[in-house]
Amino acid sequence: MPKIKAVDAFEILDSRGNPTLSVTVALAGGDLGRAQVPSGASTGKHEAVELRDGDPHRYRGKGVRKAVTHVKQVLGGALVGDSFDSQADLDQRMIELDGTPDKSRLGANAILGVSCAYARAVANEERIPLWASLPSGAEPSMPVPMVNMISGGLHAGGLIEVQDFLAVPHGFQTLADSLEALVAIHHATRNWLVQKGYRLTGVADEGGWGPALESNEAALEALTAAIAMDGLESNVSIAIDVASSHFRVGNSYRLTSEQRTLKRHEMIDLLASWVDRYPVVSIEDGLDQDDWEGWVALTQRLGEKVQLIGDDLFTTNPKRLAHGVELRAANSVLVKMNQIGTLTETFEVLRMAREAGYRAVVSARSGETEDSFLADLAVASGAGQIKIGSITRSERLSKYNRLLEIEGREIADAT
Ligand code: 2PG
Ligand code: MG
Repeated sequence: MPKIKAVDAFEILDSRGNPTLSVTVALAGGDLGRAQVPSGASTGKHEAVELRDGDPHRYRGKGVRKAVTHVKQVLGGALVGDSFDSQADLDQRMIELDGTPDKSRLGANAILGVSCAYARAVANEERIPLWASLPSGAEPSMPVPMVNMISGGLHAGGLIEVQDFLAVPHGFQTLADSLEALVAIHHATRNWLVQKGYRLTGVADEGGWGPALESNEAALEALTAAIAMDGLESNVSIAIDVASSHFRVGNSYRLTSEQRTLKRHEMIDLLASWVDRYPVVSIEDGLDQDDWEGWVALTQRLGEKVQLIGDDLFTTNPKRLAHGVELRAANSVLVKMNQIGTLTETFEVLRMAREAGYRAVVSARSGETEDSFLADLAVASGAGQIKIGSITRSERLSKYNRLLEIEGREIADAT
């Protein structure tokens, strides 16, 4: 039973230059684990609370000194000297210490930092890789990456509304082979855009291109063309994250870039027409986070053909996923640890998805750190899919490179 000797935290910066936490847990046996906490931009309304200081004189209110103090004093004060039977035991204790349904007292960022740092300390104590140590209750496997190529919405200045256009590889033997193809598509996408006269000045929050396209569909056209330029039509399809809650106005969806507003049924028609005309195999957050009725209709219409992922809809929350499964809303769940705030609840959502026949995509946030924990989580959980962003920017590459390390070295060693 690992015993906690010390808990520490300090403020660091994430990939957008916003403060976040780095947390260290030391075990009595001498091993340490460290974890850094990610942060979203297109956050769902039902996510656990990310505690920010709100002091306008520091980082525009985004400091996390309160959360740091909660880790050191409240969580540290209660946990140091105690031994835990399991990750679940520790996480349950923190949920009780917080005492709120949305972790708003101590902050989901504070709690998640301790949860992940502890898991890493335990893996270090066991002298096995993190993915092999995480108590996921599932068979580990290498995930297929869905990789961002073109960004819009809150990750790219809102030039178009749909947030992510991603490439999804299939039929490749290894992750290394898929990444090679995906990097080629990233370059082909730029070349196609430049040839068409779009100006590119750097990359968006998740490392993909963020051109000023004239419509959302133009991004589908660009990505379809880029895939064809590399002759990869039979090995690469398209996924989109519509993130539609972020441009919903009243009961409609406002496509400002196209100067039109769609009712729910028109939005479903638009998504269906994209599935018919482009190689789209996966749609995330096609409708608003609280439109359960719409999600049921969307799932009836497209659920047999494509993966329909609930991100803001489910917010990695077991209760919301249970409700969705009961209604048969969506057929997949996006899994982001900081939406719920502990590893144990994250595994619970993954287990529920498996049992309900829903697929799961383990996902990074748009604000990330160089921590590669997510890669080990995706392998450990056997989720099958991972979404990290694009193949540029080191906060993304730390995860891809960790997957390559696991695939190239650790899985071979373990078998
Ligand atoms: C999403 C994520 C990652 P954010 O919507 O799926 O792409 O974005 O972290 O901003 O919520
Ligand atoms: Mg999303």
